Amino acid sequence: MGEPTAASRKHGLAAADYRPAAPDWTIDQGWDGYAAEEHATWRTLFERQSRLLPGRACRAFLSGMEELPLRHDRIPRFDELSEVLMRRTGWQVVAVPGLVPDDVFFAHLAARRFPAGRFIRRPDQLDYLEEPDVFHDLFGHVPMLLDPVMAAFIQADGQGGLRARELGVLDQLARVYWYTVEFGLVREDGDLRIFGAGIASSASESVFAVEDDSPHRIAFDLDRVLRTRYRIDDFQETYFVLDGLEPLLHLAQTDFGPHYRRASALPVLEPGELLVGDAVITRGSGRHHAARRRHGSA
Ligand code: HBI
Ligand code: FE
Repeated sequence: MGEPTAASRKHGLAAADYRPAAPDWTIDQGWDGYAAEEHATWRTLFERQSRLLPGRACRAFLSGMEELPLRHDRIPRFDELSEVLMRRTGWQVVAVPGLVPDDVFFAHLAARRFPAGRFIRRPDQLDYLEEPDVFHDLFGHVPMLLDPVMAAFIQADGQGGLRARELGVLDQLARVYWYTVEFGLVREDGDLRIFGAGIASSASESVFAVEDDSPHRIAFDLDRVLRTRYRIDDFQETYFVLDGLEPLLHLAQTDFGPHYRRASALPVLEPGELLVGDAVITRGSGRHHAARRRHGSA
């Protein structure tokens, strides 16, 4: 998933060739159209993450996994997942071709509809792909939609996204989404645990985010996050840590207006910067990204 405006603009332009008929960009999942090797890709990814996440993912994620009709060897049917989600938290999963324009994306979230890419990555993209595919969306995001706090937060984020777009501060709102829904960590019984989908759906980042000494880990602070750029092409340089998931409910009820104004008056921070006022949980060595810069691939 790219910088929101760049990615959605880029995909928006490219979308011309896959813009679906529906104005909300939804398409049929067309489950019968999946080929055997696409189900096999799902199985490889599902089995790998199922081994990695116990002890690394938060309780809400693991219990969400248990409660969803997810099979290890088949791409799930969206309507089966939606049935469980609707009963529990009023959410549903809708199929889209891939990244959709920001206004479409946030309008879906605001209506408790999670837009999930219908396509699955190719076998040679197992470890990373820029665009959210069905594994990232269903395995990474959907288990957390069964948690009432997260369900409320993501809907509020959708509403906030539409407002942020009007205010011209979508880049700031996107950072909150990115550092929570996509790459958030939570402290549970004193341990660091994953709740972000971008981490939970990635084998290498599931380990890096929780165990590696390279990234900074800082206590989540809204004003700090609104100013902090994020990486779209590599592991995050900094992870923000919530003290339990409850703070997301407070965030969902917070008027971001004054925070946008404060953040707009301050310089933007690079992903790996530390501020004197940061509540640093682990100060990272930055080794991973330094090595990438040396090899010129960052
Ligand atoms: N579209 N399908 C889809 N999935 C996303 O996660 C997504 C998107 N469009 C825009 C977008 N994300 C970003 O702008 C937000 O993450 C901020
Ligand atoms: Fe995502």
